[in-house]
Amino acid sequence: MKCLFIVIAGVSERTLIAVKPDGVQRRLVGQIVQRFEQRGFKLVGMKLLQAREDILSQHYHDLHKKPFYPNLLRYMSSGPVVAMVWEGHNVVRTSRLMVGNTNPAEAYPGTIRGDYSVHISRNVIHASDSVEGAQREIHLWFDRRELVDWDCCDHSSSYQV
Ligand code: IDP
Ligand code: MG
Repeated sequence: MKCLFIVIAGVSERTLIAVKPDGVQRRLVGQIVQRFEQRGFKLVGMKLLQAREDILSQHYHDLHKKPFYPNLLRYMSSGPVVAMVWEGHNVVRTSRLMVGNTNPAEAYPGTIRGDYSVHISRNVIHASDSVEGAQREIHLWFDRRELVDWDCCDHSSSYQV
């Protein structure tokens, strides 16, 4: 039964979601988790941590020449983050849509950034932007043993098996 679930194309796709320090300070973790649960995704990893600078610099290595990079690292290390791995069909693309535009001023209402933030410097949440990026980021933030393979009992309500 367990293997049957895995053969459905794309169902085991995973992404890294992180509630940033402003989201944790503002007690938004529960609401954000609820959105992913209610959408039908499966939580396979979750931890609260103070992000180390080496992780943040690898995570944001593409942006290291941007003028806002020093402030970005200060922001991301200003308090704890909640890092999560979510799994499900098309989860990378769908979670980017749920999160909304990088700049909250451009993010649609109904998206997480569009509902909970007003400025690009404090945009509440991170979501991986590609399947390859997600794999790299999950590997960066999580040890393999911290991820749990489990069967969701309502799986057949979300997917035709
Ligand atoms: P994303 O988080 O939507 O993928 P990226 O372009 O990858 O957006 O940027 C990573 C993060 O860097 C953003 O989420 C935001 O926290 C920060 N950032 C991006 N552009 C700016 C900017 O112009 N000013 C300040 N911070 C920025
Ligand atoms: Mg990005």
